[in-house]
Amino acid sequence: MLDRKDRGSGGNARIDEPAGALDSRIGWGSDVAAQMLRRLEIPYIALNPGASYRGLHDSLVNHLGNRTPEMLMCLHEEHAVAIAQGYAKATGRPMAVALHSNVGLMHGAMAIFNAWCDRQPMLIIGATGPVDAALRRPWIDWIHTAQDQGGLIRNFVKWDDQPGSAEAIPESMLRAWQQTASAPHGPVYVCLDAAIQEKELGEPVAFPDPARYRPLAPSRADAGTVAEAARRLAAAERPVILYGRCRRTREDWDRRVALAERLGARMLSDLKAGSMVPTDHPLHAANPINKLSQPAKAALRDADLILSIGWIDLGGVLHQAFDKGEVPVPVIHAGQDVHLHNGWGKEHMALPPVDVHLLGDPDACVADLLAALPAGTRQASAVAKPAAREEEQGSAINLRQVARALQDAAGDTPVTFSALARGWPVDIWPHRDPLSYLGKDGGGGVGSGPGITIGAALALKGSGRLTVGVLGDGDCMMSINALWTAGRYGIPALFLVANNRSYYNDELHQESVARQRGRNPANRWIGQSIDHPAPDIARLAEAQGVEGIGPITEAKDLASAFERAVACVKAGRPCLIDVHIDPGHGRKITESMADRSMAKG
Ligand SMILES: Cc1ncc(C[n+]2csc(CCOP(=O)(O)OP(=O)(O)O)c2C)c(N)n1
Ligand SMILES: [Mg+2]
Repeated sequence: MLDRKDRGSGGNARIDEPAGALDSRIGWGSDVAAQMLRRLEIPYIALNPGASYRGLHDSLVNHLGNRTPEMLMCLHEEHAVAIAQGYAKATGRPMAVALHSNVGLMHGAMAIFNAWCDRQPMLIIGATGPVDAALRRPWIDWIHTAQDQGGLIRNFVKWDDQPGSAEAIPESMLRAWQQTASAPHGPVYVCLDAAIQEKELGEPVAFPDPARYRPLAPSRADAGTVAEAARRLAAAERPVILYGRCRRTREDWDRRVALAERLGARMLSDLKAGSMVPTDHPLHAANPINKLSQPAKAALRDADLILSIGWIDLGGVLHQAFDKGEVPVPVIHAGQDVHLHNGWGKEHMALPPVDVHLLGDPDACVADLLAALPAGTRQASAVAKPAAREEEQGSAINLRQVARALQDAAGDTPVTFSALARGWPVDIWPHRDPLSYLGKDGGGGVGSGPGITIGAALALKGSGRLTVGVLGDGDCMMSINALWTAGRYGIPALFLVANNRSYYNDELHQESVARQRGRNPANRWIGQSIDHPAPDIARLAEAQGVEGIGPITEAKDLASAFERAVACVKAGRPCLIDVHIDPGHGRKITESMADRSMAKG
């Protein structure tokens, strides 16, 4: 019987402590895997249980005492992986995930794809029924054994393995660790045969010293190419820097800003990557983008040189900026993502024209360019920024009002956005430090927002920051039971649901298809609206031990609701606030346009 104790560990987080003395003897195959997790100092392992790794589960509890790593139980494998993704986004470090044989892996697959596209590290421990058929239990072990389980996800992990003995586990896990923790990052998968886990060890197993198998240092572009890039940059009069996926440390942040200032270069940021430079810096040319905006396009078309520092879709942004025509200026690209391109998926994006390729870690390239460029700061005029739009008044709620209410309630407390739903007003909430915003989910897999938010809040627990995930209602509802993990372990996250009662993104797609075909765009909501009933998301949160506020339907109620929400999270408890935002603004315009277009047709 487990004796549960609540212990404070940075806030109100709880860990489940096993009763009785631990068996510290390394006696079973799975103890070897558990030891490796400990020796690699992995703090957490998110999981949903399964008999294929009951051996490991026992080792984590009765051998290691549920410490380093500590279990975070999840109600769905997709959440376990998303939590690891959020943790990695916030810390740059991998945590572990355990997934039951094939079915658990299948459940986790979409989230692994997200983490892969987001280039985030994590060590996924999987399991299979006994590879040796003679050891399989009837039926269940047969349906839960696959010949090549790693094959399910091999196209979107960096490396995978299935060690064939307990003795082979340390090397397999060391290599997995080295692979995932070295840039360019990606998830790795080590599948443990149930029979090997459950076999009693004969001889003691040797454990190499992890210090001799450390992650690799960031790779650097060759000096000649750096010199060539620096020469071209120094000669450019109107360079623009596209800051994409980079490291989330203060030193790297400062160097990125210093590079732009040294060159007098305009900067652009990508919502997919999150906060990489201050978006209210005088040289920041436009609000962060997902698709190219007009101001960002104008900045690129005005440039006499374009420098990409790890931009995620360089080919795509250049296509948009130059209307698919030839790019008329030199392009320098710093990055090493090319090492992960495998052809199965197309997340390498369009092939960009690149005149100088700095093949190395983007931030290392920034440091090397700074060292190679002449000293002194080039003068450049500040970018003229349009005045922030006034909030629209009225009783129906829009996201600008929501952002203002959150700003008022948060006061001086720094906020980390783990997710930003469509339409969030970044102009009134600039990104000012590397943890301001952690970027998008990577693979566009809806349902990831709650788990990513929990992982980020877990990482930032006790840091004094407020972790806020601004989630679409569709995204939130798809993984609403991820919240249980936040409630269960006291992970202080604020889930802010921008609830438009719709898969609104796809409503817009239906509208555009209907328009293209001369059909009625006003029908776009059919098969898309999440209304009548609108799920009562705050009650769903409450049912899982998370404070639920809302639905908030009137602007006048925002201030008090956010005060309560922020106080709750500051006290170390998770909270969800469900705000019904106005989908009608777009709808009304569309309906009148629809009338016109139908009248025409
Ligand atoms: C797993 C998955 N299913 C479906 C989609 C297609 N899809 C993309 S955006 C979207 C709508 C998401 O709705 P919501 O989170 O409420 O955001 P909104 O568009 O309303 O702002 C859907 C269904 C997807 N990307 N991923
Ligand atoms: Mg929605």
